[in-house]
Amino acid sequence: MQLTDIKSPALKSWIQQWSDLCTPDQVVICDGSKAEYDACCNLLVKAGTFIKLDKKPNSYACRTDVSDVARVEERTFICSETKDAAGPTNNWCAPAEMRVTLNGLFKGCMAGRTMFVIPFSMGPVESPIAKFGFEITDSPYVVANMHIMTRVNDSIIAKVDAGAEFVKCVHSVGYPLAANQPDVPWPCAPIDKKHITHFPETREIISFGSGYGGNALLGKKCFALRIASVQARDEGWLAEHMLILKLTSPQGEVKFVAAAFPSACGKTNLAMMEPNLPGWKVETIGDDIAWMKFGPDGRLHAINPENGFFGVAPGTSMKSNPNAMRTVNQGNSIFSNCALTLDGDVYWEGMDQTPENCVDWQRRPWKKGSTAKAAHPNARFTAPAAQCPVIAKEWEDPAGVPISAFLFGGRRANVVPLVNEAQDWEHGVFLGATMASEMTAAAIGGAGQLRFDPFAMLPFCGYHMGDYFAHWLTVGANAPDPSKLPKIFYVNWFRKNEAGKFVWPGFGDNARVLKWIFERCSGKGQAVATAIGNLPAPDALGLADLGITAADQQLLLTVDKDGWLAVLPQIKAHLEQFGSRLPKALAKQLAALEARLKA
Ligand code: O2Y
Ligand code: MN
Repeated sequence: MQLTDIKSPALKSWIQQWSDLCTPDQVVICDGSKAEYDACCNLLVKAGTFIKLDKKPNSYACRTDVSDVARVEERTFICSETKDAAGPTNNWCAPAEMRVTLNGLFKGCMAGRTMFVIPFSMGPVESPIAKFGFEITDSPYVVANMHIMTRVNDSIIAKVDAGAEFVKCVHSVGYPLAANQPDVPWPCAPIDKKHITHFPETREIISFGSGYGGNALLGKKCFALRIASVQARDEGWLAEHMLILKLTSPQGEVKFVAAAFPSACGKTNLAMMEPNLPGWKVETIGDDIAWMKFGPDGRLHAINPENGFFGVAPGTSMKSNPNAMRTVNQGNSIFSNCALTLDGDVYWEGMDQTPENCVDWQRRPWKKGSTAKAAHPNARFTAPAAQCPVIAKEWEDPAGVPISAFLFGGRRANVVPLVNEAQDWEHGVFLGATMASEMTAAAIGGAGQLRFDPFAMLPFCGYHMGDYFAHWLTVGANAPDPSKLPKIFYVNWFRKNEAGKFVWPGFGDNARVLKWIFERCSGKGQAVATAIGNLPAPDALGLADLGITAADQQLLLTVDKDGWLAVLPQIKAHLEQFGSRLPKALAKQLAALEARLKA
């Protein structure tokens, strides 16, 4: 397809305007075909960016520049009309000012390169919950990854020609080539030139200078969370940083659960878990993002807007996540910043077998026992979701799946029990709003200080977090049938005892907690009402065979009132930063918690 074949004046003029500014050698409108994917990968092999793996079919290893290895939160901006609209937790810049900066950066930035235009859908194309986007990029690495992570399809152009709306995404690696200038394997711009910008009012994303992950694959964090959270607020739905899993009981009863945990807290592992409970089954709908709307049945229905996994490689093994290993072992995957074994496979720390020798992510020889990491800690695999052996049959259902429970959680060595059921929706929103993890001693602030990450959305909410809390409250208040709202739970897999040892085995045993949640959603499952919420009644989790001492069980299943009272000032300070935009209902929840703890 050519630019001249596009009928939508809005789409056509947008592409033309960026082509005029960026001055690429050519413009290619992508079609999403396998031939296009293969051509991009071949191009990247020729450029020295990709290495084809001998040991995995149709798969590639990719090493980035050492300076371009992760999302750059300090260079990420919400350019809403007012600073207040972005709130205290986002970097803000006035849109007019940012557009001047970006115009300067993008002028001629694609010289010597191809400008790709990627039509993509977040969610199954025909789903009423899905949304369309177009990403302009000068990176074939982005094109290949978008093929896996989103649904790239040129049929979207006809839908936009017919009037469908789309999110405008523009990306450049920020490394123009002069005539005869050789390219480098990983072109990118220096850190002070990197800009990951969002214009919520006009539904635009403009990203410059980084080729990596969340900075460049704009359908993911930028669109599906930052822009979609604003669309969701305006249109009355939810765009959340949540995995979605399907839980089936031994009796064949099914419930769907969505769970929010901060980045790198094991969401992919939980989404693909193998339960340590006979007869129970976990299957995957998604591992990172959920879009949810009320269905005609009055229940909240969720889709996974993504088409693949961009999972953290280090720590992924046959023990921690056998289904992720089986997914990538089928091939058709891209491995970014992993180490390369001498026989043409990838390696990362925590994998089941360590090779004697390999080439590390910075292309240096690496020996077993070396203190340096072979793979970058944020090394990633990009793999098609359809290849996951436990992908649920409903994962592409256009209607989404009805959610019975939300799980929130963080990493808490102290105070927070294993699982706690909210008293009601409003209390659940309070639990989400006060989600936190303890900082390590190395972090600024030090051990014992909490890092709050409300709803795991701190880096991903495209507007004022106080208004985001209000939106959650409104969704609950406007539910067509409040009795059908998902129940809300707070879980903590990371409690430690005085000896500093984890007291909960985690992994497949998390299914015991899921079972109790399942039972609570069926009106069964025994609980005791406490000052912080409903905890499992003694023996309700059936932990006898796990060999957890009585003292450690106490840590998991009872309320540490003194511990809670000691952290209340931090919770208060966290909520106070939202000032007058903090919903009154949450201030009331805090006061009620304090009163219950002191009673
Ligand atoms: O560092 C990046 O660019 C990737 S961040 C990421 C990727 C997949 C899923 N979640 C995340 C995250 O930061 O939450
Ligand atoms: Mn994530």
